[in-house]
Amino acid sequence: NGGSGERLIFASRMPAGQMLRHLIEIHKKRLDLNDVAPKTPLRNVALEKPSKSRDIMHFSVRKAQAVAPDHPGEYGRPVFVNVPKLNYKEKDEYEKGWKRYQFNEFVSNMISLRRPLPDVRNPQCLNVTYPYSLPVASVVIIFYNEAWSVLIRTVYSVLYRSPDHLLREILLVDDHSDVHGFPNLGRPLEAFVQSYSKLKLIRTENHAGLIHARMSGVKAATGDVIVFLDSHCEAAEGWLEPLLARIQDNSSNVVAPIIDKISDKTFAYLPTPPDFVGGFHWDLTFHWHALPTYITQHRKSTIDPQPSPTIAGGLFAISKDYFTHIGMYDPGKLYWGLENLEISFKVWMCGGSLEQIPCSHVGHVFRSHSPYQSKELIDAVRRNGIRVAEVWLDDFKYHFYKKRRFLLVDYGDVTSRRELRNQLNCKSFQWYLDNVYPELEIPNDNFDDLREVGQIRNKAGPLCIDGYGHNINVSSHVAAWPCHKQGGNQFWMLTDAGQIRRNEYCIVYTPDLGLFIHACNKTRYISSWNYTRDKHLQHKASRLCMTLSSDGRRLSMSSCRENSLQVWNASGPGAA
Ligand code: UD2
Ligand code: MN
Repeated sequence: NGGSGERLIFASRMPAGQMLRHLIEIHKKRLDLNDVAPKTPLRNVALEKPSKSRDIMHFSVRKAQAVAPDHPGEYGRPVFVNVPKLNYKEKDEYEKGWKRYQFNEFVSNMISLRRPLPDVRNPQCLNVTYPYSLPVASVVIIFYNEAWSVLIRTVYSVLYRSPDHLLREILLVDDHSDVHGFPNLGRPLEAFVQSYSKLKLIRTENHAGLIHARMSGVKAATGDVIVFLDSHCEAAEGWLEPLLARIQDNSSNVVAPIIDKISDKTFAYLPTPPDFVGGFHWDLTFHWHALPTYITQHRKSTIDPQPSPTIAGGLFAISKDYFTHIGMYDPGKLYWGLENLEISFKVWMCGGSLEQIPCSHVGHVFRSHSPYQSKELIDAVRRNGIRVAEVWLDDFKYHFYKKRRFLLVDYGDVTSRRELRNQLNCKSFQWYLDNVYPELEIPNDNFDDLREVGQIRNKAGPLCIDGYGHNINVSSHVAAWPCHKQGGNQFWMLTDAGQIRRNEYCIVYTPDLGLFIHACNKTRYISSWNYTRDKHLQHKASRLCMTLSSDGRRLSMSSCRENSLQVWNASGPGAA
């Protein structure tokens, strides 16, 4: 077995007694392993030959010997299924797999749960030696309705590719999976976990999302370092030591492996091109970007840690004490998303550093669609984004609001997170941009005079000012519609200069043409409004007030008076 061969090489650096225990452990594991067959036994599935040679990855197979080199997916080779040749039952399984998980579960079930992987590391990594004694890791793997073979392969990859003495435990955190729909995740998983002393299963009481699931894992962890992984990963040879060594150097180093791609279609293990690190766009989405030349030119070696402005979020290692010190994740976040940027900004701004470690590789199944899409999830991502913006972005938050053009008034209370930022004495977002991410382009917008951002809602009922279409000067293009909290046509910025604008367009009024939307720069005179203390929107030139018709949807202008039809609440994230 290739895996144990590798382990023996590592073991030769151990003291003798430990070596013996280590060997016994390996032997035990091998026996255990043979007992656990893939969920779907290998079938006589017609395997299609890959059509293009570039589909087959190049890899350097060095020491390991395959148990069954022709077995599907060995060494990270792609597995192709000839779907038309499947029988009815197989086809059904094939389609169900895709539908449930948004990856090819059928293919995963054909691949060994402990397949050998290609060694994609930079060859220089093989000359690096790490101290025997390093901080000990607790690996936290969170999951929700995950495919059995994919989950177990993740677990095995960690179990068999981590030096025994550096792995305290693997904490599997079940974010309240639906065990009726996914029965394997019930009893069978419990039995599986019981057969390995290093595995622990934690089940959350309700489905609160990945952010909370990770924190439950952290609370139960007893190691020095927490290593987070998604539940569809494969840790590659030598993945753990470089991460731990970097944290031993400095406990405020937060480190991520190079994340290789496991194809969602063929489960091929595909190395990522070197020298990409994490960035973000102003809509607060993550993206990869090439290491800037000021870093590549000045580094001593291509295998040096790479400072990274952000991390993808799912796969990283952090000292448990340091994670606790910086207040973990914002507990006001829901379900999924943006915790990666929170950690990224926080670590850099509060004195730590974020790095990618070129000699550590872990594969992750990237999929094109999320298997769990719902209205709650969309709302949660928005809410989480606003919370990050309100706590970390200072005035740069307006770039985010402008980009996203959405509004979700209820983003909860962020006071305690702002207090945390003060307590930790964190630097400004300007500092982060100047020092950590100078290559990020900052939109050429001036928000100095911004007063309110968001929806403008009438006091008399849940109707909001809604402007549809730009630059079309007919009054019907500004109306009142039920507030939908989605931003879009109901997203406005109210400036100190008195404009009600979205991008370059303003709400204007003339007695002849009524209310309409026009380019702001040509209409200063007719686009200036007073947002009065009693929340009237009074047009400066005509002295009239924006009024909702008593029958609903229409907007008109009439003389200002005390009437709830003229009272507008301009509020949302960004409001002081
Ligand atoms: C990326 C990250 C992921 C997370 C996410 C943003 C990588 C490679 N992946 O998206 O870790 O940071 O961005 O939040 O960096 N899960 C739950 N409960 C849920 C939903 C998901 O436990 O309600 C689990 C899921 O089983 C998986 C992990 O959380 O193990 C991440 O979810 P994902 O794989 O759908 O996210 P991904 O990789 O698209
Ligand atoms: Mn993932």
